[in-house]
Amino acid sequence: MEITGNLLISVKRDAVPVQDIIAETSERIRDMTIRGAGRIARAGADAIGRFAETYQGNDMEVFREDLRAATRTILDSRPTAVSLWNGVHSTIMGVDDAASVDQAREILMRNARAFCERSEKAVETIARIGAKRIRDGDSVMTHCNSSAALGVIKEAHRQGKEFRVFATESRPWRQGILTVTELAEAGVDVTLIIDSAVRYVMNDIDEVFVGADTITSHGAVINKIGTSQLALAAHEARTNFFVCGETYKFSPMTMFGDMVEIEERETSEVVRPGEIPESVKIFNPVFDSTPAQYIDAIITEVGMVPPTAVYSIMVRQLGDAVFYKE
Ligand code: RUB
Repeated sequence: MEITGNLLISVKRDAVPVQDIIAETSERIRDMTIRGAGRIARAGADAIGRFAETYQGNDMEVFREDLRAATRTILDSRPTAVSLWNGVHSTIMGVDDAASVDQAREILMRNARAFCERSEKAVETIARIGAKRIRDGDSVMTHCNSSAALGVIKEAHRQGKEFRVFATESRPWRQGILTVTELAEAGVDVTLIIDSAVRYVMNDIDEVFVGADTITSHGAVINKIGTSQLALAAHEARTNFFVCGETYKFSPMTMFGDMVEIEERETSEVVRPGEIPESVKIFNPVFDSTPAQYIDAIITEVGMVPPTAVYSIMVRQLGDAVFYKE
């Protein structure tokens, strides 16, 4: 088995459907058909589960090698969201102890299902906790398209609260279009604004709710580019700034000094061909980091916590795995 670019290619035997599952999921994450940190985590876990389910062959050594390659391909699809890493790693947990391919298959399928269920439940819990912070008459702002943040907003609406939402366009991919469509379809009073209108509108905003791709051990939040600008504007306007993030968005690697890689995407997402002189360079980072001091609380499935609590929650969740290994 070898990985060529993005595709998993079998060099040992005839093509089997497992490669299609992995290559297809990886491509759908890469081209943003599947996007949002929670969804890509579930897609990654599910792909590994389906890989195991459809795997043909009984040689444990070959299976381990194929699983390693599959895991690598999925993890390489998008670099920033640690949720993908956590989803895949909680799926492969315990598989090293399996004595046979059948046993490994069972572990992987069970873990994948458990992760997806845990993830969906976490988003629902966050919605219920966060909705308590929205009051009648409030104006709320959100950025990009976060299922955790929109869960909060839709839950508050479901509870009969009357409030309005301002959603940013979120250039260059314009995920704000997805957000306003989803909220309008749910019956929420929603207004689309361009990204540069954030500070202008902020004075009228009571709460900001955004999602997270990765949360570091010191409580910084990595989310869609522009999130830190919302946080700064909210801070200046004394507006509450809430991050909605499941605990599988916490990055264990950051406890040991690793930096979060910020994805840079194609320049063609920013301008059309021929629109600007060729000599102009384009820089297209798609996430940024919001320091803990600009975040009022992180709403997780284990409660609403200050960013400074992230480290201790990580230690509790990781248990013995917390000891540093090279
Ligand atoms: C999406 C984005 C979202 C987080 C959280 O970026 O930044 O706010 O991923 O999403 P992209 P969720 O569109 O580039 O994936 O709450 O759905 O996990």
